[in-house]
Amino acid sequence: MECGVKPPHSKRRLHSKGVVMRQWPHSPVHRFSERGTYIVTAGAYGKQKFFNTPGKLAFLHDRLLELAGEFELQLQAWAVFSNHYHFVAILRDYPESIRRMISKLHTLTAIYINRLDTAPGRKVWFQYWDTELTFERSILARLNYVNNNAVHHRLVEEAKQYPYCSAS
Ligand code: NI
Repeated sequence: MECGVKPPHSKRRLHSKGVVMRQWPHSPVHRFSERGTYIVTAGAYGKQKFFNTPGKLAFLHDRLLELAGEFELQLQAWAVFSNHYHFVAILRDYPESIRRMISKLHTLTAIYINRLDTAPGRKVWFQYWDTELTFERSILARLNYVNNNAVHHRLVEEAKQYPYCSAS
Protein backbone atom coordinates (compact mmCIF):
# COMPACT_ATOMS: atom_id res chain seq x y z
CA MET A 1 0.00 0.00 0.00
CA GLU A 2 2.89 2.40 0.48
CA CYS A 3 2.81 3.58 -3.06
CA GLY A 4 3.41 7.26 -2.67
CA VAL A 5 -0.27 8.05 -2.92
CA LYS A 6 -1.37 9.96 0.11
CA PRO A 7 -4.98 10.17 1.15
CA PRO A 8 -5.84 13.32 -0.72
CA HIS A 9 -8.40 14.87 1.53
CA SER A 10 -6.98 18.33 1.05
CA LYS A 11 -7.63 18.32 -2.69
CA ARG A 12 -10.74 16.22 -2.70
CA ARG A 13 -13.82 17.93 -4.00
CA LEU A 14 -17.00 17.12 -2.17
CA HIS A 15 -19.37 18.07 -4.93
CA SER A 16 -19.09 18.28 -8.65
CA LYS A 17 -20.34 21.43 -10.27
CA GLY A 18 -23.31 20.32 -12.30
CA VAL A 19 -24.63 22.32 -15.20
CA VAL A 20 -28.21 21.75 -16.24
CA MET A 21 -28.38 21.82 -20.00
CA ARG A 22 -31.29 23.25 -21.93
CA GLN A 23 -34.11 20.74 -21.93
CA TRP A 24 -36.24 19.76 -24.85
CA PRO A 25 -39.90 19.08 -24.16
CA HIS A 26 -40.50 15.53 -22.93
CA SER A 27 -36.80 14.74 -22.90
CA PRO A 28 -35.15 13.35 -19.81
CA VAL A 29 -33.06 15.73 -17.73
CA HIS A 30 -29.39 15.33 -18.53
CA ARG A 31 -26.89 16.78 -16.16
CA PHE A 32 -23.41 17.25 -17.53
CA SER A 33 -20.64 17.85 -15.07
CA GLU A 34 -17.16 18.94 -15.88
CA ARG A 35 -14.81 16.10 -16.59
CA GLY A 36 -11.68 15.50 -14.62
CA THR A 37 -8.78 13.08 -14.34
CA TYR A 38 -8.48 11.21 -11.07
CA ILE A 39 -6.13 8.73 -9.49
CA VAL A 40 -7.79 6.19 -7.22
CA THR A 41 -6.13 3.79 -4.79
CA ALA A 42 -8.08 1.18 -2.82
CA GLY A 43 -6.73 -1.13 -0.15
CA ALA A 44 -7.78 -4.47 1.28
CA TYR A 45 -8.82 -4.62 4.89
CA GLY A 46 -5.78 -5.00 7.13
CA LYS A 47 -3.62 -5.01 3.97
CA GLN A 48 -4.37 -8.73 3.75
CA LYS A 49 -3.41 -10.41 0.48
CA PHE A 50 -6.83 -11.80 -0.35
CA PHE A 51 -6.23 -11.85 -4.12
CA ASN A 52 -3.26 -14.18 -3.89
CA THR A 53 -3.68 -16.43 -6.94
CA PRO A 54 -3.72 -15.71 -10.68
CA GLY A 55 -7.41 -16.60 -10.80
CA LYS A 56 -8.33 -14.23 -7.99
CA LEU A 57 -6.24 -11.42 -9.46
CA ALA A 58 -7.78 -11.96 -12.87
CA PHE A 59 -11.26 -11.78 -11.37
CA LEU A 60 -10.53 -8.45 -9.65
CA HIS A 61 -8.78 -7.09 -12.74
CA ASP A 62 -11.58 -8.10 -15.13
CA ARG A 63 -14.35 -6.72 -12.90
CA LEU A 64 -12.47 -3.41 -12.61
CA LEU A 65 -12.35 -3.07 -16.40
CA GLU A 66 -15.96 -4.15 -16.87
CA LEU A 67 -17.36 -1.81 -14.25
CA ALA A 68 -15.28 1.10 -15.50
CA GLY A 69 -17.14 0.65 -18.76
CA GLU A 70 -20.50 0.32 -17.07
CA PHE A 71 -20.02 3.53 -15.06
CA GLU A 72 -18.31 5.45 -17.89
CA LEU A 73 -14.92 5.83 -16.30
CA GLN A 74 -12.34 6.15 -19.08
CA LEU A 75 -9.44 4.18 -17.67
CA GLN A 76 -6.05 5.59 -18.60
CA ALA A 77 -3.90 3.26 -16.49
CA TRP A 78 -4.50 0.55 -13.91
CA ALA A 79 -2.64 -1.97 -11.76
CA VAL A 80 -4.22 -4.68 -9.59
CA PHE A 81 -2.44 -6.50 -6.75
CA SER A 82 -3.22 -9.02 -4.02
CA ASN A 83 -4.12 -6.34 -1.47
CA HIS A 84 -4.67 -3.09 -3.36
CA TYR A 85 -5.16 -1.51 -6.74
CA HIS A 86 -4.65 1.81 -8.48
CA PHE A 87 -6.19 3.39 -11.50
CA VAL A 88 -6.19 6.69 -13.34
CA ALA A 89 -9.44 7.58 -15.07
CA ILE A 90 -11.18 10.44 -16.80
CA LEU A 91 -14.71 10.74 -15.59
CA ARG A 92 -17.68 12.94 -15.10
CA ASP A 93 -20.08 13.14 -12.19
CA TYR A 94 -17.37 13.06 -9.56
CA PRO A 95 -17.62 11.73 -6.94
CA GLU A 96 -20.78 9.79 -7.72
CA SER A 97 -19.40 7.71 -10.60
CA ILE A 98 -16.36 6.61 -8.59
CA ARG A 99 -18.43 5.92 -5.49
CA ARG A 100 -20.98 3.76 -7.31
CA MET A 101 -18.40 1.91 -9.38
CA ILE A 102 -16.18 1.07 -6.41
CA SER A 103 -19.13 0.09 -4.26
CA LYS A 104 -20.18 -2.48 -6.86
CA LEU A 105 -16.61 -3.64 -7.51
CA HIS A 106 -15.93 -4.20 -3.83
CA THR A 107 -19.23 -5.96 -3.25
CA LEU A 108 -18.79 -8.35 -6.19
CA THR A 109 -15.16 -9.15 -5.43
CA ALA A 110 -15.78 -9.62 -1.69
CA ILE A 111 -18.60 -12.09 -2.37
CA TYR A 112 -16.39 -13.96 -4.85
CA ILE A 113 -13.33 -14.16 -2.62
CA ASN A 114 -15.30 -15.05 0.50
CA ARG A 115 -17.10 -17.83 -1.33
CA LEU A 116 -13.79 -19.27 -2.57
CA ASP A 117 -12.22 -19.03 0.88
CA THR A 118 -15.37 -20.19 2.69
CA ALA A 119 -15.39 -17.02 4.75
CA PRO A 120 -18.92 -15.63 4.48
CA GLY A 121 -19.34 -12.01 5.54
CA ARG A 122 -15.62 -11.39 5.99
CA LYS A 123 -14.59 -7.76 5.49
CA VAL A 124 -12.38 -7.66 2.41
CA TRP A 125 -11.98 -3.98 1.53
CA PHE A 126 -10.87 -1.13 3.71
CA GLN A 127 -11.37 2.13 1.82
CA TYR A 128 -10.27 4.12 -1.17
CA TRP A 129 -8.71 7.49 -1.86
CA ASP A 130 -9.17 9.65 -4.90
CA THR A 131 -7.25 12.71 -6.00
CA GLU A 132 -7.95 14.98 -8.91
CA LEU A 133 -4.98 15.54 -11.20
CA THR A 134 -5.10 19.04 -12.54
CA PHE A 135 -1.78 19.58 -14.31
CA GLU A 136 -0.56 17.70 -17.34
CA ARG A 137 2.76 17.00 -15.68
CA SER A 138 1.10 15.43 -12.64
CA ILE A 139 -1.19 13.37 -14.90
CA LEU A 140 1.80 12.02 -16.83
CA ALA A 141 3.69 11.29 -13.61
CA ARG A 142 0.73 9.35 -12.18
CA LEU A 143 0.14 7.43 -15.41
CA ASN A 144 3.76 6.40 -15.34
CA TYR A 145 3.51 5.52 -11.67
CA VAL A 146 0.48 3.26 -12.15
CA ASN A 147 1.80 1.66 -15.34
CA ASN A 148 5.03 0.76 -13.55
CA ASN A 149 3.56 -0.11 -10.17
CA ALA A 150 4.31 -3.83 -10.52
CA VAL A 151 7.99 -2.93 -10.87
CA HIS A 152 7.70 -0.54 -7.94
CA HIS A 153 6.38 -3.48 -5.86
CA ARG A 154 9.25 -5.68 -7.13
CA LEU A 155 6.95 -8.28 -8.65
CA VAL A 156 8.50 -8.11 -12.12
CA GLU A 157 11.47 -6.46 -13.79
CA GLU A 158 9.41 -4.91 -16.53
CA ALA A 159 5.83 -3.77 -16.16
CA LYS A 160 4.74 -5.50 -19.38
CA GLN A 161 5.49 -8.85 -17.69
CA TYR A 162 2.74 -8.26 -15.14
CA PRO A 163 -0.64 -9.31 -16.60
CA TYR A 164 -2.92 -7.39 -14.25
CA CYS A 165 -2.01 -3.88 -15.32
CA SER A 166 -2.32 -1.53 -18.24
CA ALA A 167 1.33 -1.97 -19.27
CA SER A 168 0.91 -5.65 -20.17
NI1 NI B 1 0.80 0.00 -5.42
